[in-house]
Amino acid sequence: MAEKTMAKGLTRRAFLKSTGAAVGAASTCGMLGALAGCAPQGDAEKSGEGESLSATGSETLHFAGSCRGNCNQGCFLDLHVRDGKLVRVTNGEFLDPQYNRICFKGMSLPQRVYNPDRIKYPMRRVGERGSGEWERISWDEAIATITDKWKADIEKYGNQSIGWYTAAGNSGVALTIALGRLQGLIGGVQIAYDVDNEFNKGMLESLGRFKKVFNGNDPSDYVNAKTIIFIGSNFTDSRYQEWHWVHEAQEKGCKLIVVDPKFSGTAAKADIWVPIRPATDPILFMAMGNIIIEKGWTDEEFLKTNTVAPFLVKEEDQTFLRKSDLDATVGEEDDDLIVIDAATKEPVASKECADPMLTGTYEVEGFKVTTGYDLYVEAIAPYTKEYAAEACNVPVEMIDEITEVYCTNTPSSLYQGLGHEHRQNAHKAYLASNALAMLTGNIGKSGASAGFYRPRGTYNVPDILPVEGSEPIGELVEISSSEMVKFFETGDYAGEKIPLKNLLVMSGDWFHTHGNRQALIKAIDSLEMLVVIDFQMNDTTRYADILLPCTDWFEEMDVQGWKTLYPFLLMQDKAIDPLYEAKSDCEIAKLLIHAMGYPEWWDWTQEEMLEAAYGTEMWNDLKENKCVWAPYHVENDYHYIYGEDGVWGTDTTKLNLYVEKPIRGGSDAIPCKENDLSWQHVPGFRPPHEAWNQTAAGFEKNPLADKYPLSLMQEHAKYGTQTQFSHVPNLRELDPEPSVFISPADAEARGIEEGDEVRVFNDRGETVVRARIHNGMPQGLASMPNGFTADQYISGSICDVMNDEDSAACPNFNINDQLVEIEKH
Ligand SMILES: Nc1nc2c(c(=O)[nH]1)N[C@H]1C(S)=C(S)[C@@H](COP(=O)(O)OP(=O)(O)OC[C@H]3O[C@@H](n4cnc5c(=O)[nH]c(N)nc54)[C@H](O)[C@@H]3O)O[C@H]1N2
Ligand SMILES: Nc1nc2c(c(=O)[nH]1)N[C@H]1C(S)=C(S)[C@@H](COP(=O)(O)OP(=O)(O)OC[C@H]3O[C@@H](n4cnc5c(=O)[nH]c(N)nc54)[C@H](O)[C@@H]3O)O[C@H]1N2
Ligand SMILES: [Mo]
Repeated sequence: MAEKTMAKGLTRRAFLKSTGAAVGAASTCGMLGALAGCAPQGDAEKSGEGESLSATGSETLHFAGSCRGNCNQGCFLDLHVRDGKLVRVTNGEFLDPQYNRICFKGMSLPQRVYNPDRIKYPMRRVGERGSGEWERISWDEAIATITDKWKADIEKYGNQSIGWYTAAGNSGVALTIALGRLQGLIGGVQIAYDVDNEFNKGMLESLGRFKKVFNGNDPSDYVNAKTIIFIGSNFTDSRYQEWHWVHEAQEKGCKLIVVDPKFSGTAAKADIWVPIRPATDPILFMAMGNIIIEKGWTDEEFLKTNTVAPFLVKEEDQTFLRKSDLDATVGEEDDDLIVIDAATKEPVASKECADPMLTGTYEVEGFKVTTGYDLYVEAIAPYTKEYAAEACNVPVEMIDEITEVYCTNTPSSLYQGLGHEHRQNAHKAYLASNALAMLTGNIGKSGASAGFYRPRGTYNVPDILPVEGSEPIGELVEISSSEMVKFFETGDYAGEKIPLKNLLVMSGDWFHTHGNRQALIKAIDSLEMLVVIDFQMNDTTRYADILLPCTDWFEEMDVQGWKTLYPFLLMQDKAIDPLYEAKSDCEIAKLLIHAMGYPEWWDWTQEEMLEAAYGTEMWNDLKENKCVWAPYHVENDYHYIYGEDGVWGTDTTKLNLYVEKPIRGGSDAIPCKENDLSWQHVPGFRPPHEAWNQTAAGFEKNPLADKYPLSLMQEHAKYGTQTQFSHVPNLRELDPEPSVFISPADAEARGIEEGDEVRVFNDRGETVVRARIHNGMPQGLASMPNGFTADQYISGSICDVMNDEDSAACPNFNINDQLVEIEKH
């Protein structure tokens, strides 16, 4: 048998040699062994240290794998393959064993790979769109059908007749290369993936980041925290690979505070659960800021040296005063921020000032200026703890208590999830909470983090290599996903006519993420050809005109690129052959590119492409060792503690207590609804777009709440990652069907009992699911955990009632921002 490469970088021969003794020692008969004539198996195989023989005498081969769904964890996997079949998935061994983890989703991947419902062959729709009637076609026919139409449409309408949508189905690098090459050649229209952008906006504009690495400490640093506040995060369900560090911290006495309207799995582990009124988080954190200032818990030294607090903001345009404002001859290189020296009360360049003023309004050479600190203080002043108590429905004593614990039981960390994110205006919550870390210096130290514990973020996705001597067909433009219903009706986007006729969707369930699903289904009537590439059916594939089957993650080689929690690059071996007629995304892109008549745009194998992307040295290292320490490749990007050297990944290298240049979350190319940025420099509060069903904080409830009194959110399901594990049998045993969680009071008021079929509806549509009555749900809030596709609902889908209204400040799908009514079916 040919020598195969194993997980952990051993060749199969070396592997056998080094573990021969273990194999012998492990031949105790288990039940399976007895049936199979006592073949060696069991412990040795389980620990990954030995070989085992199947009933037929075949050996188990081990391959390196990485879990690449969008749960942001990216576990290293040990793939057990016997007779060419994936028989088992266990955790791989990281270079640093504290990161070794696997979850039930990873372990159940063989069931996903061998799911009989996989898309097996290229297929063409024969019935109505969405009717589920298909005919099998050959790859040749599929590629010719697509590219003949693309070519004709490009000829007739230009390259903007071709569009693309992709999301986060696979965080491997090959997919990025595949789509990158296609888009590099054809250009066309990119429908943006507008998800989690209120979060991105708030987090990045206040804390910044280095290159592509995010802005939290390494997750293993949780153990050093004495207090952790979880905000809008059901950590025990959405980040369970990291929970062991939190648990370890807790065993050492760390206090856990959980801010969540629902008594969640994470809240159940808390020392203090803060049952906040949904969407009012900014108010709570601004009130905490006021307490911190009043009690003198601020770390002034930290504010002066690590934040923009002492910088002077010009009244005329809300930007910082710089040397270049005062002297036009100062170039970019010599420019600096101006501060007021505390000793002389004179304006000086910040680099020349050991002790700047934190407060004050001044007149500097005709400019009226105020310190960033004062603008922050002024912004939060109205949000007293008494006001917050009423607005957030949290007792004053509790606000006092959590502020005291956060400030005095240090080092303290914030962990900020996305439960409070998915509503309009949510970026303000991140500005307000990050400010607490800046005020108290609980950031940039061991045990003190505020950013997102995804420090590896998007590093090392290779740039798309140019093609010498061949011009692309055209440019790529980006348009907002949430404008698509309107766009398909009018063909008009931001005042421009776009002749979009064709859309290719890969690695994204657009019809699931979009919201207002029935309107989208209707709107795409004007789309002439929808091509979807996936290995399984989802809400989007159902409406495809041409379906192309791609490989699941272990059927082709790849590198875990951008959604990993750990400071390593991971190799994905090709562990098994592609099933049925599946082809990898790269292979499909290559076929399309060649059929378009541009073979020079893809004359590599997938392996050559990955090697070119990473460079031969790194690629060889990856192929041999499978798990490679990232800093070796990404100089200066990796920080175990974000900002530990006092340098932060922002324009000014300081933390933004005041945001000089509010950014968009998502693509710059996409216009925001509201171009007035003046309200985005400091924390504040605006209620969400729709899900505001109580009068609070002086804001009248949304009148729509008279008709639809329940605010509906979607938690991220424990036994899934979006829809991509929706049809895995083991996981469905644990969580069989879509349901809606409601409070006992709301259930009683509607005569609903546990397990009843209920209709969840609003003006956009309706869905029928089973009711789950949950003591931990507050009155007025309902929750439908995400993770199921439409075929799994009794009828409809969450997406039929879901809001598709964009945010005001950034393009974003606000999946928790809707009102509904619920009644017995
Ligand atoms: N198992 C699993 N893990 C996942 C995913 C998955 O699908 N499944 N998806 C991944 C992705 S893409 C994401 S974005 C994350 C999301 O995961 P999380 O960041 O944990 O976010 P959610 O699950 O949406 O909601 C978390 C909590 O926020 C609470 N919440 C709702 N509204 C508010 C509010 O206004 N204020 C506060 N303070 N809390 C509120 C909810 O009650 C819920 O308990 O998980 C990632 N990890
Ligand atoms: N209704 C609703 N919608 C939501 C959310 C919600 O809670 N509710 N959550 C939102 C959030 S926070 C996020 S981050 C997004 C994520 O949105 P998506 O990225 O769209 O979600 P997934 O279901 O993870 O992946 C989409 C598809 O990618 C496919 N896929 C996986 N690997 C590959 C591959 O190698 N090649 C190809 N071609 N396809 C592959 C999967 O089979 C799956 O069908 O969802 C958003 N949408
Ligand atoms: Mo997400």
